[in-house]
Order: sequence, then C-alpha cells, then structure tokens
Amino acid sequence: MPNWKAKVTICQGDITDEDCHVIVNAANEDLRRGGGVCGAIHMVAGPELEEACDDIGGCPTGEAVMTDAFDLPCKKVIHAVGPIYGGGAGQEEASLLESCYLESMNLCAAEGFSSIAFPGISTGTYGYPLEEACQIALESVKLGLEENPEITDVRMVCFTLGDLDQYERIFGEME
Ligand code: AR6
Repeated sequence: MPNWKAKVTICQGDITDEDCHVIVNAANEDLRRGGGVCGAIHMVAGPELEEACDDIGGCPTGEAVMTDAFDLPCKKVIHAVGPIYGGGAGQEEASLLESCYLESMNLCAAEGFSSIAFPGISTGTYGYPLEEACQIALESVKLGLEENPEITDVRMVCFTLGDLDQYERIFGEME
C-alpha cells in the first residue's frame, strides 16, 4: 500500500464522536450555526462554539479557521467553507473544494496536531455531487499528506453507508 494510504481511514459514523485532535466542520461564510454536520457539531460542542465563531466573524469560501472544541471529544474544530455547487464554473468549484481540504490540513499541522477527521464537505446542503466531491477530497488528502508529513491519521467520516461505498471504491482505485 502506498505510504499515504496507510494514514487514511474511511469509516461510517457521526463525526462528533471522533476523538482525534481535529474535526472539520462544513461551515458557511458567516460561520453561522446551520444544519447538517454543522448543526450536529454545534449541538454537541455547546453554545460556546457559536460565540467563538461569532468572534472570528466569517471565512471566505475555500478557506478554513480553527476554534476550540468545547464539549466535543476532539481538541479543536476547523471550520472549512466549501463551495456551493452550481455557483460558478466547474473548475473554480473544484479548486475551492480542494483548497478546503488542503487549508484544513495545513492549519492542523501548523498548530501542531497530527490527526484530523473530515466530513464530505459541500456534499449536503451545498449540493456537490458525491462522486466528484469524493474524488477531489481524496486527491486533496493525498496532496495534503505529502505537504504535511507530520499528519499521521486522516479519517474520512461518511454519514451514510452509500457514501461509505463510494469513498471505499474511489480510494481503492487510487495509487
Ligand atoms: N457526521 C458526519 N457527516 C455528517 C453528519 C455528521 N454528524 N451530518 C451530516 N453529515 P452539510 P455542506 C454529512 O449539508 O453541503 C450547513 O447548514 C452529510 O451527509 O452538512 O458543506 C452549514 O452551516 C453530507 O455528506 O454541509 C452550511 O450553511 C456532509 O456531511 C451548509 O450547510 C455535508 O453536508 C454547508 O453545506
């Protein structure tokens, strides 16, 4: 198995249960509490997470910011803002989605953390087709691991069994 793959786990579950250093939130540009994985993360973290997000105030699409995790079992939350599918040219959306994964991994490593869990950014409310998003996610993680060798544990947390199948298939086809 190539070295990068040994650092990646594909699993099904609720990302709020992950006890790795950092979990990533699929956030919006205003860092407002929303539905989906964002709602789940805020619910478990508690109201202090909303205050921490309000203090930061916002984050442009394709970028990421870090807060404490409050009542979550992880240490920190990275809020990455994925693109809204259909909002721009396809290639632009793909590079913004790639940037979410890379920025999150760069921030994780820069803050001295080595394990990170991702949801399928943009694949819910923001409407990114799963197969395309999954391919971009895994290729970005591969690149992010090359750029950040101190990261040793990346978990791709799929919410449904259908998402898990897709991730496992695409992961299996990669070199
Ligand atoms: N654990 C892991 N994955 C989850 C969980 C969970 N607990 N809950 C949902 N998912 P979405 P987006 C999956 O809509 O498309 C929010 O309101 C879900 O099945 O959460 O980036 C934000 O505030 C899907 O595969 O994020 C923004 O306004 C994936 O998480 C906006 O939605 C992402 O779905 C962001 O939309």
